[in-house]
Amino acid sequence: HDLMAIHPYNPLEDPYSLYSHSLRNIDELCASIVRSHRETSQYRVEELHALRWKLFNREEIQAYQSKSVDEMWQHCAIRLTEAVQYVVEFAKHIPGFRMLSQNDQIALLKTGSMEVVLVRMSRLFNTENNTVFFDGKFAGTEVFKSLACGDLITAVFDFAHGMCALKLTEQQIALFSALVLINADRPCLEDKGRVQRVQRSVEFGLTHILHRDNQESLMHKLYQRVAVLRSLCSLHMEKLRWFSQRYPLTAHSLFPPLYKELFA
Ligand code: CLR
Repeated sequence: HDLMAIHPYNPLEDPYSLYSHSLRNIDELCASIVRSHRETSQYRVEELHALRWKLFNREEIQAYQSKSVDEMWQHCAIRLTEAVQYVVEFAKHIPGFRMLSQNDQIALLKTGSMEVVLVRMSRLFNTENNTVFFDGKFAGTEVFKSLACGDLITAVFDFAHGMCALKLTEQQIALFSALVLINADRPCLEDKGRVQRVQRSVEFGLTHILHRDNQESLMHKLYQRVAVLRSLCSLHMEKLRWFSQRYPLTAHSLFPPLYKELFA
C-alpha cells in the first residue's frame, strides 16, 4: 500500500494507555483534533468567504458541460483524490489513529474518507445560490452535468445544504469529522476493541465541546447526518461500478492510484 507508512506502536505516545478521560486529556484530545483539522482543511473559511462572488460564467459552465463523460469523471476523480489526501493527513493526526494496525487504518479510510470529504464540502458551500467551491470558483450542479449522475450530485448538494443549516463551528466540524472516520462498526476491522476505545474518546470529546457550547441537542442531529452519509457513499460506489463497466480503460489507467486503492 502506498497509502501510508507503518508507525511502530509506542505505548508512551498512546493517549489511551496511561490515563483515560481526565478532563485535561479530553481538552488535549479536542485541541489536537481541531489543530489537525485546521492544518489539513485545504481552504480556510474566511478565505472562502472572500471568494463567494467568484462564480463560473456561462462559457466556463459550457466548457464543463461539453466534456465527455469519461473526461469529466477523470477530472472529478482527480479533484476528489486531492481532497481525500488531506483527509488521510487529518486522520493520521487524530490521537490514537496511528496506533491502529495499518490494515485497520486503511479499512477506516476506505469507508470513511469519502464521508469526511462530504462533511468538509459543507464548509465550501454557499447556501444562497447552491454552489460549491470547485476548481477555483463556485459551481452549481449544472457544472457536473456531464458526469451523468445527476441523482448523486443533487443528493450531495442537498446534504451540504442540510449540514450548513446546522451552523457548526470549525471545532464542531473537526470533532464530527473524526467521529465519522473512527467507527468501530466498519467492516473488516482486525482489532475492533482498539478502534472502539478511540471512538469512545472522540465521542466523549464531541459531547464535551457540544456541552461547552451549550448545544447538546446537536448530537442527535449529527447522528442523523451520519445515516445520510452512508447512503451517499453507497450511491457513489454504485456510480463508480457503473462507470468502470462502461469505461474500463479510463477507470483502470487514468484514475489516480489512491482513488482506485480506496474505492475500487
Ligand atoms: C470537497 C471539499 C474539498 C474540495 C473538494 C474537491 C472536489 C469536490 C469535493 C470538494 C466535493 C464533492 C465533489 C468533488 C468533485 C466531484 C464531487 C463536488 C468540494 C462530486 C460529488 C462528484 C462525484 C463523482 C465522482 C465519483 C467522480 O476541500
